Amino acid sequence: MLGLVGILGIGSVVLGGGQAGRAAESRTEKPPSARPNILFIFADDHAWQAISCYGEKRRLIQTPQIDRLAAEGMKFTRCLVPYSICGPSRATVLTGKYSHLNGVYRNDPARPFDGSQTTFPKLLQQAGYQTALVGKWHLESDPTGFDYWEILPGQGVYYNPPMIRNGQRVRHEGYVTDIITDLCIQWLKNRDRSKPFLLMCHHKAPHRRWEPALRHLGWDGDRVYPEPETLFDDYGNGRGLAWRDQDMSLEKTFDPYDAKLIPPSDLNPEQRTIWDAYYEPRNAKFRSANLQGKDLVRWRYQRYMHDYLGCIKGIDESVGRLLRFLDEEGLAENTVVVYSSDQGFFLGEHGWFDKRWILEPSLRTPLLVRWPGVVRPGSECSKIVSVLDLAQTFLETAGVPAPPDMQGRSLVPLLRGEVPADWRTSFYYHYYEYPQPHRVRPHEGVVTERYKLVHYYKPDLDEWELYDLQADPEETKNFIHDPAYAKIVEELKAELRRLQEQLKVPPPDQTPPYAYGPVPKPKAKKQ
Ligand SMILES: [Ca+2]
Repeated sequence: MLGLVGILGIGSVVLGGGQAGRAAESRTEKPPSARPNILFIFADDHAWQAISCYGEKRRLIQTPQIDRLAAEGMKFTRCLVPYSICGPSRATVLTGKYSHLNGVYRNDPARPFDGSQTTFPKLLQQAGYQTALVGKWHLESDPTGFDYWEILPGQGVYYNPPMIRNGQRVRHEGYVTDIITDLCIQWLKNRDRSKPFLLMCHHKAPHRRWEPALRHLGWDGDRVYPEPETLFDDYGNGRGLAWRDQDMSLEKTFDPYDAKLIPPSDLNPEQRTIWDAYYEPRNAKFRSANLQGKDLVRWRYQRYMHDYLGCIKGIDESVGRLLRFLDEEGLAENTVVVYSSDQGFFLGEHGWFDKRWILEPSLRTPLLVRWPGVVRPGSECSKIVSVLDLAQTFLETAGVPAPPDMQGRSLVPLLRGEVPADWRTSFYYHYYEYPQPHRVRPHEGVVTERYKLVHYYKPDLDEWELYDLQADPEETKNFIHDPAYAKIVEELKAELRRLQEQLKVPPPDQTPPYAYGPVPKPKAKKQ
């Protein structure tokens, strides 16, 4: 069935325990503090397919600690990102604004985040919260709005990472996920107990090149993972140049470092021995097999899953340690815990790793929220929400008014089990970064619960695509020229224009040129 009904769809909030009325009861039983603590755990590139409570059909991994947040809180099943790469998504989380307003169009060291902007940590700090940020930042400028910050420079490294603590370089021995967790717990122990806190525990893992803790090498007992249906996608069915010309495939892009055929340089000799003991015998077997074609892609997919999911094991343990600490300190009841990621990730779908696309594996990101006394345990929300909404959500959680120019919407009503009648039924997406590093063409689009209309507009193509999640959940068909969808396309184009206007999106010819290509390197000075 097509038509506007299909566009609007019907998302829902399902309350755990089966009785909607009990949500109100639970609120009156335990009135939450007006100023609860906030623990915001944010992973980098954590695919929702790699969290067991999201139930992806491959059943890639069990994540009991992260799942605990779903069991004790709310699971959002359709949390979308406005732009699926690291820096821009993080700038959106901080400001509650799209890239064209917060200025971060790309992961670009030459154009750091303008830290003088209004962000939710600054507003919480001004309202009397004690604020801390530990781990991945990736916005190039020094963090602002934090009483304490300790960040990885740039992308950071997995083993023995250098960090920057309130402006001073420090070095740690060990595994990055463990170190970030240790620093968070240490800060919580030493915090000013007279104030509520905002603690942002922002992990580097499981970002490329997906290097697990040494204790997790071999964690899966050499399991053979189910392959995604689209591992050998031919990019047919009316799909265009953007699909065929990308550079993010297991076949063509996955390199010897990704494959762990070359070890990372930051291991110390003792760590290197453990690394080699796991990888070397397996690599020797791989080399002697001389795999080609599909067999080589299959081998790479298996290696990728071992490593990526091994990183998730470390994250799950980190979440477990943080939740245990809250329990032991008596903080659990008065702390809102949010788990999310800056975007999703391809785990072999369409033959790919990485992110960037408006497609489900990279557009969707995990979002779990535990808020005792407010969120009904085991509840689920399928409405379209976004990391764009987090700033306003955190502010309302703390009772702090949000600036009117933020572009998301507080999730607090949904968390209370109420769906506002005018909740969004469509969402605007815009990807800029091109051509490096993965040759994904700039595109913008509108997403509803069932459809996606996508426009690839730069630099060498002007192509539209329509996906129908109901008819084609794997997103392998372009319905744009199918007459049965003509009315839908017309409605979605109108909705795209409405969103562009509402969100104040400049037309492509008024978008700054640096939004796309790499910044030219300065010419070397003559000696
Ligand atoms: Ca990321």
